[in-house]
Amino acid sequence: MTEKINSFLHDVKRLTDVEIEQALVNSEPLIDGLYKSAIYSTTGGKRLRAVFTILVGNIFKVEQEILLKTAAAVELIHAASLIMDDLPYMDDSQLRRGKPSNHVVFGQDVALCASIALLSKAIELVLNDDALKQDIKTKIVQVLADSYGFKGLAAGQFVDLKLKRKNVSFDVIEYINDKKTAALFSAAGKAGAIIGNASIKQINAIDQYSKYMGLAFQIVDDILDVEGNKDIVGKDVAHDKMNFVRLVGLENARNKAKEYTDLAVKSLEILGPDAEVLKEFTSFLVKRVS
Ligand code: GRG
Repeated sequence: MTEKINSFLHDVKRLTDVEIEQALVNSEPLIDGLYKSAIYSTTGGKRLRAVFTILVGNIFKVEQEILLKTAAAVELIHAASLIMDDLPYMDDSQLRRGKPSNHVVFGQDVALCASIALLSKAIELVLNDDALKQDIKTKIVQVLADSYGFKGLAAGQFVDLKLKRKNVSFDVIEYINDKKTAALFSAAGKAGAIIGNASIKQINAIDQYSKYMGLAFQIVDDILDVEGNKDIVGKDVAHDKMNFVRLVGLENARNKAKEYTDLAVKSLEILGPDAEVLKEFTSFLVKRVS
């Protein structure tokens, strides 16, 4: 089964890469440098959020082609967030996806512009998608906009920056992980479900699954941050910043990841056998080494 997921991941990565490449063609020589910076950070990556959109869409019988632009849009938001996260006044990371961070190559000013431009491009990609009906586009844009604003990435990052370096409670760390990591997975999943005309109950199940899966995913990320190999992980590891593992220890973190994983899988019950594939996806995610 892992082999099946791996080959699916490989195919989606290839197709998403093509979508992103097509979305970032420049016809304005003056801003060539801005595109270069944006393209630099949209290459590489495991494309897990795109895969998730497609897996969810497939559960609701949507063909892959119809999901691809939305899946790519989610990856553009993700790439934008990685650029911002690495900036010196944020996480101050020099390495991302196995190469120097965007601001190290292009400068902080350009990196920030590229990140903002990618967020706009993500919304544009959905709005210009001829495969989607207008009401579906509106719902997806709402979900995507929520994922990176006051209800998502920006909120999580704010709490992270302001509180994480201090001794914080489990609840605060969980809030940060929910907003910084789970929120975008949730948007990715909900977008796939919306395209599949899922019911509110089904969308809520996907949302619940994403929340727990995202929380488990972040703990695995924190474990890799503490004991991962920088060459394999492809980003700076062993930061001195507080994270879940440093708060509760490795053993407890592993147990908590398992607890979240079980809750994630339980959330899928109302979706029936078609959602089985997400169980495989969950175990693939928690076993990852990069
Ligand atoms: C307004 C876009 C925006 C952001 C402002 C900077 C910021 C707030 C939030 C940072 C969010 C962030 C980068 C969270 C980390 C999530 C995470 C675990 C990333 C690693 O995901 P992988 O392993 O990465 O899927 P690849 O490189 O494979 O795509």
